[in-house]
Parts: sequence; structure tokens; C-alpha cells
Amino acid sequence: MKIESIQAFELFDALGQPTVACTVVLDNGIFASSIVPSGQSKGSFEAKELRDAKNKRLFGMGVSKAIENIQTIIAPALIGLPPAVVEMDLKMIELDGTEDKSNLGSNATLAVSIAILRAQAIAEELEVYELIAHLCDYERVTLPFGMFNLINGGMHAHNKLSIQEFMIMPVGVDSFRSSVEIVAEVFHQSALLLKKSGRFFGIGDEGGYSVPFDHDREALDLIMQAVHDCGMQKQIVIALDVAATRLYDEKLKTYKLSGKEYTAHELIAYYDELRKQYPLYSIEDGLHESDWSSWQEMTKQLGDNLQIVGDDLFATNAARIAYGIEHQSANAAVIKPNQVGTVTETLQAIKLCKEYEMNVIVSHRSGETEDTFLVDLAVGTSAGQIKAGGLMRSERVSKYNALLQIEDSLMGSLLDSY
Ligand code: 2PG
Ligand code: MG
Repeated sequence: MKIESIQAFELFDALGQPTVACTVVLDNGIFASSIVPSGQSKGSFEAKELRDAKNKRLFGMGVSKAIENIQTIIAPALIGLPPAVVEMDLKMIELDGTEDKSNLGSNATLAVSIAILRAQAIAEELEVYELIAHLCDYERVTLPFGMFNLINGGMHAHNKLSIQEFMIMPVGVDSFRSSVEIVAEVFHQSALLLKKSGRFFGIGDEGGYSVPFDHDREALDLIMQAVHDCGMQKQIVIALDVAATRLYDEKLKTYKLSGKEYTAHELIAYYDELRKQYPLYSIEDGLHESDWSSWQEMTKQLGDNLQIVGDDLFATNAARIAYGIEHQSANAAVIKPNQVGTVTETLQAIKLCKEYEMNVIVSHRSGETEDTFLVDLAVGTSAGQIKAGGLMRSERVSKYNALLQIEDSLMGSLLDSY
């Protein structure tokens, strides 16, 4: 089977922004598609999406240049060949010729990469996660544990919460289905508590609640109350994404959380305090994306008791992850395919983490789409953890539903137990 055509389109993500979609058509008429997500709180070290910017259409957010790159540069180089994601990703990296995909655009390369991967899976009669496992030389797959967003703050909500994501994570469960059921109960109980207390609340960008709390602790207390009411204290731990780069004042060299200023050293002490008061399991981007030495201090001090997660710090970039491994800057990495721009580089980053026992959390973006590639990625690489938002809004819940379907279909076969 060979690639007959590669088509690119401008569609929209869940935040109403334009994004790139791609369809690869094979010569037997079978086709495979993709739609890429986009982040709002982007790190500086991510591969660069191409946005039209210069004209006023869609506030400069249009992706017509990225689409043109697919049609005029990428497609001619791949048409006529059998779909093969690794070779084709390498070809796109060569065509782009930059360190950060700023020439072709990471939104262009990733859209093609995912569609090619799917076309290859079809051609080889494999599920997409199976093909991913083969590409990584993994024989078995596991379902990830989920980090479910319950309360949105920071750039993802219009409230005063400094911390961007308050997530709950069921542990000690025997299936993904039981973790979703536990989360559903806590999710609905949280809404009930908010209604009872007369609080106005809405939905944040990632399908969690947006509540006009003044202090981050109020969000943690609400979670604890809901977990307690559901009798789930033993089954649930809490994960935070502080997204601290956006709380950092470059001039003062301090962070501002809930109205209070902290040096990096004081902030680490604050996290330690929170850890002692709440069942905290994981803190993502607790510090600025370039403050390697404070990351080292945090991992040294808290790493035995907490998952210290680099997101903007690593940007799914193998060189940055390697530096972080060498300097013990964190003990986990968030993996977002659009931070690097191809499936192959994403798999390289995951393999590197796993080789050096750095935990892996496959993650959505705030500007997510209905594409569930993330799920195949998490299952095929046995990533261990996935964060895909709250139990609301289909661009989030579709990921959890896809995991439930994979779990149901794999029971008793190549699935390793939870
Ligand atoms: C993050 C992501 C996803 P964004 O910071 O981890 O939750 O947010 O996509 O806005 O960068
Ligand atoms: Mg993050």
C-alpha cells in the first residue's frame, strides 16, 4: 500500500482556535486522519507552531501557512511511498532543517506524522497502540493511571487561583474503569458541595471546575471534602500543575502564589508544607522552566516523597530530558507530542525517560481536539500515567472513553495487569 495523497485542512480546537488537520489517503482508498492540539501556557523550549500572524484573519491565529507547507513541501516528498512513520518523520525533520520546526511548523509536521502512523497501522493490520509498542520494541502494553483535572486555575480559568491544575488520581485500583468511576463520584460530589455553599462556578478550559476561590488552599480543601464525603480517602491522591513559569517575576526573582511572594527556596518549603497537609503525590512545573539549580534542590529535598514533574522544563525535548536525568532535576516528565512535533521524537523522549527510570505522564493540551492519539501513545508505550483533563467536555472525556474501550477489548490478552 502506497500513499496516494496527503490533504491538509484548517479545523478548530476546543478553545475555538484554528488548528491543523491532515488526511493521508492510500492507493487502496483507505485513509487515516489527525487533528493536532495546541497549548495556551506554552513553554519557551517547545517546537514552534506556525500561525499566520501577519494578516488579521482570526486574530492572526490562522494556520494557512502550515497547511500550505504540508501541501507544497511535505506531501510531494512522501507521496508514492508506503506509509512508514519513522522514515517519514526523519524526512520532515530534514525538510524543516531547524531545531524547533519553525520552518514547516510543528503543527504541520505533527499532523502529518500522526496520520502517517495511523495509515501505517492500517497497512500493517495493527491497532495504533500495537504499532507504537512495536516501534519501541515493547512486547506488552499497560493502561496508564489517570490524573483527572478537578479544578482549573492559572491561565485555564478566570479566577484567582495561581495553580493551573488541581488533579485527582485514583491509586490502588484494579482497572481504569474503577478509576473513572471513583473520579466521577468525587467530581459530582464537588459540584454538589459548590452548589450547597452557594458558590457560582463554571467550567475551566480543561474540563474541570472554575471556582472564584481566593486561595489555592480553598481548592485543595474542596477536593478533600468531596473525597471524604465519597469515602475515597484511601483511593485518591492529589496532583498539581503549578505552571510556575507564569508566576515568576524575572526582575524580583520571586514567585507569586495566592497573593504571597516566594523565593524558589521558600516555594519548595511551601510545597513541603502542602505535602504534609494534603495527600499530594505529584507537583508539575513547580519552578521556572530555566531554573535548573532550584529544580535540583527541589528534587533533592522532596523527590523521595513526591513526583517532581518537568513539563515546560523538558518540553518533550530529548536533550533537555537527558540534561535533567544527568543533573537529577526531576523524577518525572510530561510528554506532549506537539512540544516536539513528530511521533518519532515523542517516542524517543519516552524511551529515554523509561531507560533512566524517569516517570512518564502523557499529556493533553488546553486547546485539545477530538483526536485521541494520546491514548494510543500512553498505552503503546506503557507510559504509566496520562493527564487528559476533567470528566467533562468531549475533547477530554473522549480520551478516557477510548481507554475504557481499549481496556475492555484487551482484557486477558496482551494487557499487563494494573
Ligand atoms: C500543561 C498543559 C496541559 P497547556 O501546562 O500541562 O494541561 O497546559 O496546554 O495550556 O500548555
Ligand atoms: Mg504543565
